[in-house]
Amino acid sequence: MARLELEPTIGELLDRQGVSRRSFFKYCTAMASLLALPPLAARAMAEQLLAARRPSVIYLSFQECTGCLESLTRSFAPTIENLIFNVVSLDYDDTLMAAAGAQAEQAREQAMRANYGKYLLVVDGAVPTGDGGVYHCAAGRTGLDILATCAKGAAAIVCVGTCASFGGLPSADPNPTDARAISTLVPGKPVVNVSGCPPIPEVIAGTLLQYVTSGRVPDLDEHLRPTVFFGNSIHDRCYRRPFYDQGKFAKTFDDAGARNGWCLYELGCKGPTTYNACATVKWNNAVSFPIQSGHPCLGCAEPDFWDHGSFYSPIPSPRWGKAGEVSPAQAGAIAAGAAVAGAAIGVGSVLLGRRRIARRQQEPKSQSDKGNEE
Ligand code: FSX
Repeated sequence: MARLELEPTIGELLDRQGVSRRSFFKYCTAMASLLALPPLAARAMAEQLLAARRPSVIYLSFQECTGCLESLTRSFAPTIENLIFNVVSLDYDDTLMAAAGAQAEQAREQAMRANYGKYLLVVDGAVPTGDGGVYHCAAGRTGLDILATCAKGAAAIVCVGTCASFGGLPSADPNPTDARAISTLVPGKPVVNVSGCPPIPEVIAGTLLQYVTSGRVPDLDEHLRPTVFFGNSIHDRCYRRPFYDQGKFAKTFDDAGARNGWCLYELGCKGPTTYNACATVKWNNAVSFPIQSGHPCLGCAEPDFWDHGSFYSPIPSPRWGKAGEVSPAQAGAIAAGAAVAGAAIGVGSVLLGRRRIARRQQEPKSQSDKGNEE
């Protein structure tokens, strides 16, 4: 009999552990909020989770720095313990599991056999394909071979980190090992990319939770990332955005602009072209994120971010046209024009990106928008 039929439901597991329904509903409310679901969805999520059985998870690591797993183990909601013991059955992870060597490999093979076609494959790191894949070997096999074997029976693959999602650091120019993204090596398999170097722990955990709750791959963007977490740019949600709109920029890390908390665009911030939840979910239990700490966004959730020139050079102007946004120079001119003439400059007509429109429906108006109405 397959393991899934023997596995208790998540509700039964919680009962055995003495977890009260009340605290579980509280937990689901926090999760629904993280996933941007309406308040009533929390109860539906709780009921779905209680009736669900934990999916078997096989977690593989290839070329990476282990920052992604370090990140996941710092998830506050759900905590890693909650995720592993209550929501998924982590049957193989050579970094976290107690077993090692042949015993660990046997555990993986057994879990894959018992859950063939149903298990979730989670991967961090890029896979080197140069010279037959010899640059990553474990248990006498190449990473290429291990990935192919494990992907075959997986229901879906979740790539954790920019290395697994897009190649990341291992594939940075000149890419000596010919490292590749997982999605390019597993044709026909549903892939979800949770990018970031490392990804936000709550985003990793939230993506896994969403899969367990719904039993399907979530809505994805053009880079196969869950839109619930990657639907807005850092720039869209940045608390320094009003300074950008007014053309107020820090020019160095210790000038008056930096001290006043002005926009970091001219110090190389990649927020306008980076899609992730750093500005809303933040890090370390929502304490802060890089821009809040005074450092420009490096764009680590985007493909090829290592190869886009200096982290401290402003984004070249052509990108702004593509994003449907105004350049800082345009924003400055607009703000100056509004101040001098007090005229109804059509800032709104310039800022015509669809993301901007969505943001306007949700947020208080910026100062330049107010000026536009005067
Ligand atoms: Fe890459 Fe992750 Fe950056 Fe490191 O597993 S996304 S180098 S944080 O560890 O893969």
